[in-house]
Amino acid sequence: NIQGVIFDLDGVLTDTAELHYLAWQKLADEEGIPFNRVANEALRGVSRRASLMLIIGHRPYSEEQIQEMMERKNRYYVELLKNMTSKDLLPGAIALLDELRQAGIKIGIGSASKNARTVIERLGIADKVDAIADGYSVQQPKPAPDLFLYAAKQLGIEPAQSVVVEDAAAGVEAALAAGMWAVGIGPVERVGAAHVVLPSLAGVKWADIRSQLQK
Ligand code: G16
Ligand code: MG
Repeated sequence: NIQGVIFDLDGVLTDTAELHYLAWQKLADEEGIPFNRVANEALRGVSRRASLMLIIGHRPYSEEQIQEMMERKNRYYVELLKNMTSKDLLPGAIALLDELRQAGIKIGIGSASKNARTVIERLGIADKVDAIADGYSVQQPKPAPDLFLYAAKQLGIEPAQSVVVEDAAAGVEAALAAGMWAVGIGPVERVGAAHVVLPSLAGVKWADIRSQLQK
């Protein structure tokens, strides 16, 4: 029986993917590295370091330069977060969070981002979540199950009682590796490995998800 739902943040509750993209694009432009929106798709749900590695490819940067570029990108991103408000919640997100709360289902956030707490504050949903696992919580990034296992532990529930809602292939993989139920948000080509696939959270009712998972 399902006791809790763990939401990915970027791409599920809000579209920070666009802000991450703008910050990476600025950095890539400054470095003279070719980058665009299409290339950015591969960075969805991917950690900051792994994202930078995908952008720089085989270019010979030192560890010091890599650190500096990660910090620079983060400064651009944090600057963009200052304009974020509850208007940036994706359609259906608040309704589902409120419905889960009413139903007595625990709510967690499982985000790879070190800025997750800032984003949660800016979105105004801090009082709606029971636990946050973020980029500081565990060592191994998604697709390792660690982040979601950490979130479930914080919620005091077992993996088999947990549902993960994810927009990234690596996130769905992490949920399955954790032994949790997975709901994929987005195209089947990306999140088709999940138990249930939905185009977005718009109009989504908890009862629908639950019945689809139990069939
Ligand atoms: C998010 C984003 C990724 C980002 C990562 C790390 O993951 O989807 O694009 O690179 O967090 O973020 P930061 O640089 O802020 O630490 P998630 O798991 O919330 O989708
Ligand atoms: Mg995501």
